Amino acid sequence: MKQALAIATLSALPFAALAQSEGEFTLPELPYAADALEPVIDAETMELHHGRHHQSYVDNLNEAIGDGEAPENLSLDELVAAAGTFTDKVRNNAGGHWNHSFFWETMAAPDETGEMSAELAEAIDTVFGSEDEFKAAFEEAGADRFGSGWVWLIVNDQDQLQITTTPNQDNPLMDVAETAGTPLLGNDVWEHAYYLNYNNRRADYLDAWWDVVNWDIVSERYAAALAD
Ligand code: MN3
Repeated sequence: MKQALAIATLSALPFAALAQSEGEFTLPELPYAADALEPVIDAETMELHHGRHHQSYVDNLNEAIGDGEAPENLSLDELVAAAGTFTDKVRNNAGGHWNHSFFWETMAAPDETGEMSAELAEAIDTVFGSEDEFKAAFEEAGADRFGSGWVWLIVNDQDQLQITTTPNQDNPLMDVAETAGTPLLGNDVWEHAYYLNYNNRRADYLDAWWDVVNWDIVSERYAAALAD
């Protein structure tokens, strides 16, 4: 039941159509030029992160499915929702493919980030006190995630906003997630996401990242999550 619910929730997301085509998952194109997020994220980091790291999740997922580690007919959403029932290779690479696809869509050039909807702004004020307090709590959670992983703003099963983190390439839609929910935004705190610009200064990266968060998309996701 929980699994079916997670699949239904995710299907509202814009890239839910990222199913296998001709039996293979493929790397989605970036929704902007590689240098569009400068100076927050430099072009070289974007090219490595998308063209090498994300590509390797796609390739390894295809390889694992080819080796019979998961059924060939499942969508990415379905693989993620049932991640705990598959091998670690499927879990990590399906998660990596889902998370990075979501991550690219979560960002926009600094002058094209739009605005938070009134509904989302009000919910953030209610839960966190203010937008600034929300951002500080999100940055703290991201800084506290030991090693590699992701920090998320989700709508939980009470329809409430909540900040959560996941290790490695897990996400809140997985059956193995400690805190389940529908992601509205997520930031990648793996060093490969920021090391060229920020070295080991993850806190500086988390602080700068707000300049490229696409609030139009995040607000659309919030409305869709509440409508489910
Ligand atoms: Mn990454």
